[in-house]
Amino acid sequence: MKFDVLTIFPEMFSAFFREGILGRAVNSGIIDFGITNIRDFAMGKHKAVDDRPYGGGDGMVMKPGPIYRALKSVDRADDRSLVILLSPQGVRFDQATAWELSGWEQLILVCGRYEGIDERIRLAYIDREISIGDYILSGGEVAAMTLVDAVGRLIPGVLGGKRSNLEDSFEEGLLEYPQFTRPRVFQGKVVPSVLLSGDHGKIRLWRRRESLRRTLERRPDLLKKDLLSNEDEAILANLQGGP
Ligand code: 4GX
Repeated sequence: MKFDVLTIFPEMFSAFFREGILGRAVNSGIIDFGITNIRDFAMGKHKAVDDRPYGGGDGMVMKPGPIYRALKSVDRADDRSLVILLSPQGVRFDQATAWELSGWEQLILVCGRYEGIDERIRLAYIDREISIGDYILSGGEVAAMTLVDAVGRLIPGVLGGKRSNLEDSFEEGLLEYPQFTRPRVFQGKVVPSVLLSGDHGKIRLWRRRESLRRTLERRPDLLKKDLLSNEDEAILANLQGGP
């Protein structure tokens, strides 16, 4: 999988692609990336990438020319590559979208700044417009990083067998259970004794119950009945009946 990022702030991505599990995947060759500075494709003495909006109004709009030339400069894996614009007007990004995007050979991510990009670029060259959530960022860079992070960890080999992504209870539409590590007593608070019992059947059941409890309390919208086993239904009935 290759991620190509088009941005006027290329340095925001150097540490991002170097560190953590993504950095390891890049070093081992599972993931490749390219960073293209849109400003390198700007013209004139001032290398302007933005201009005033036709029709007036506040703010600036990214000029079409530099983005067009930056896109053209990217080496395309033709029919296996997708050009994505990050914007609040896009389709909301979620785990299902992350899985779908992980099947492409190359994702080309266009990071807008200011009030956005010229509509003619969006119409002619953008395959998908994606939003990471209902809030306003100051640019598409952090949104692109979020997408790369979520998609990158789904590429086979990136998690390095440490733990399969399918083990995440989020993949089943549930929130994760609480985690504890040493010491057993911290500021007078003890680790739930079941986790020290060595009884793996009881531990699995306790964790499942805590996942269901959290999901019910915090994200009842995630509780899609069809993904719940008979055991889950029983635990949920019990949770709703008592404490
Ligand atoms: N999820 N922003 C992009 C500028 C912009 C506007 C329109 C292209 C078209 C955001 C989000 C987000 C703020 C990034 C506006 N670029 N991106 N930027 N939420 O808020 O993705």
